Amino acid sequence: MGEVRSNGHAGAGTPAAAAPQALDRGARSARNAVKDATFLRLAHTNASPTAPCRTWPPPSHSASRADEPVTVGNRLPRLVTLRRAREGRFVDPVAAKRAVLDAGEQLGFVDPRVARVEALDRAAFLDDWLAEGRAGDMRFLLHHKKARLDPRTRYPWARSVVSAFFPYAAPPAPVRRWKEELRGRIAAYALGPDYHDVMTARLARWRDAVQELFPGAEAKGFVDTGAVFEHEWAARAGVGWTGKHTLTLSETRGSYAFLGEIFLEADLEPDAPVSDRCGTCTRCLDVCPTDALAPGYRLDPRRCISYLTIEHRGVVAPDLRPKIGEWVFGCDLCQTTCPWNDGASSPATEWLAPRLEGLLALDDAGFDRLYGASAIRRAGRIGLARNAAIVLGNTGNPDAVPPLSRALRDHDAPLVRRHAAAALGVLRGATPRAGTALEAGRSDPDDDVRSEVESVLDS
Ligand code: B12
Ligand code: SF4
Ligand code: SF4
Repeated sequence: MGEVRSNGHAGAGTPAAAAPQALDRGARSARNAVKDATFLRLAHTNASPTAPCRTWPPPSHSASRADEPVTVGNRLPRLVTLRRAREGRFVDPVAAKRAVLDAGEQLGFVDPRVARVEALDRAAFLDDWLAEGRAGDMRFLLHHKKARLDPRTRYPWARSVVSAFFPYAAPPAPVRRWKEELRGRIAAYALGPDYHDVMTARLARWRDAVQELFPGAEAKGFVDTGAVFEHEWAARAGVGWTGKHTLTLSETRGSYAFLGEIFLEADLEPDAPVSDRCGTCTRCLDVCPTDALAPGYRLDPRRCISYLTIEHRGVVAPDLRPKIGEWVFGCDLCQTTCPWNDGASSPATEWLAPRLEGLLALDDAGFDRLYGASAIRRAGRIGLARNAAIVLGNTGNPDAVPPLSRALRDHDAPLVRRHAAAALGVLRGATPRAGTALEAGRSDPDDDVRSEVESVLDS
């Protein structure tokens, strides 16, 4: 996430994501549909001047009189020009908007809706949020505040934003015997190819289709990584509402969906926001194992398992390690508990319940081979191995001792050796073998690892 780096949420597991040919066909038919729907040749012989309606192109684009937007009669007050008058091509703005939304839908976006681009009134919220240090290691959130609060500071041309969901499969039921089987758990959104790649390609096609509708208009697509408050635009457009877990959800889709949006230099009729349907429910706040959620749409990422396992690069605080449970990448708990997600779950996949020993032992080549095209690469090989060490400790299973001992002895990253030592410390109650394995760590070349080993052995 962020401007420069991808945020690592990812992996659209949509069927289409796995079928590039279908995607191309979809894009082609989207373009054709746009053409069909757009260039409606509307009679304008009875047109009489009206107050200026929303027009394309805007006056600044109108170099000559022939290029000026044509206004039309009262009987068709909402007509806008999409092509220059001399080309005689006009379109109903309702049809134009429908064509924009249809183009997105044909590319796999769902419930696309429109908001007007204007300044957001979240400056105080953001200032407090950042002042409290909630950004943690996500330094990209410290930058481009102005653009986040008003995209026109960076894209002065932006008039409308089309926001949409891009669904992914609901999480499978958790592996009940994860402790016995030494398995971790990966958040559902990370199934399949990285959603940034999938959605960026589709947003580009959608943008192209939109630009066919509005020739010469600026348009820019975003997913996740821009300085854009995606929830805010989705809520304004009525794609869904912001739940108490801070995610966007809707009555029909729940929240298992990414958000993507296209900012556009043309006025589309905005849609209305939908009402907040959280009511008195507090299930997401109650279920969160780390108390990362607080009333008032406040999430403290520094306590969120998603942040700790994906974005956080250093040592995970000892009090948070047991609360991470089986999660090695991301967390779905505040979504699985949500009544609007309707208890839906998809078939179990090995991918989302990997064996911890394998994660701990990955080398660079193995990591790239397995996760190079997945959102999981965001956590990095070392981050993932650190997470696996924590979860192995959380299993309380003596079978976790051999892989942890090997990691303490052989892993190239001190961070991982340190967490392996801490996990062996947890397992000391289950088997004395854990204590024996820890002894080897006393001669570790890294000061931090040695002091972790010593403090565990002395405790
Ligand atoms: C940074 C980030 C994270 C961080 C911090 C999350 C956070 N809530 O801030 C971490 C790593 C923890 C994270 C985790 C996850 N993330 Co994330 N994340 C982002 C990212 C890149 C930026 C969010 C951000 O700006 N945070 C900063 C704070 C200040 O903003 P905010 O929480 O959105 O706050 C807004 C509201 O609270 C609102 N607000 C303030 N007062 C009020 C009052 C009212 C009445 C209302 C309604 C709102 C409101 O104001 C703020 C600005 O709009 C977005 C993509 C993007 N560019 O928006 C994805 C994004 C939010 N993440 C996403 C996903 C999928 C996840 C996870 C589900 C992944 C997982 N399974 O592990 C978890 C869910 C955790 C959770 N409960 O939020 C999706 C969410 C899709 C959806 N349906 O909502 C996004 C939109 C990416 C995408 N393009 O799809 N994420
Ligand atoms: S993703 Fe997990 S840790 Fe983060 S807020 Fe939701 S339940 Fe809590
Ligand atoms: S669990 Fe309840 S409070 Fe949380 S987002 Fe869902 S409906 Fe809203």
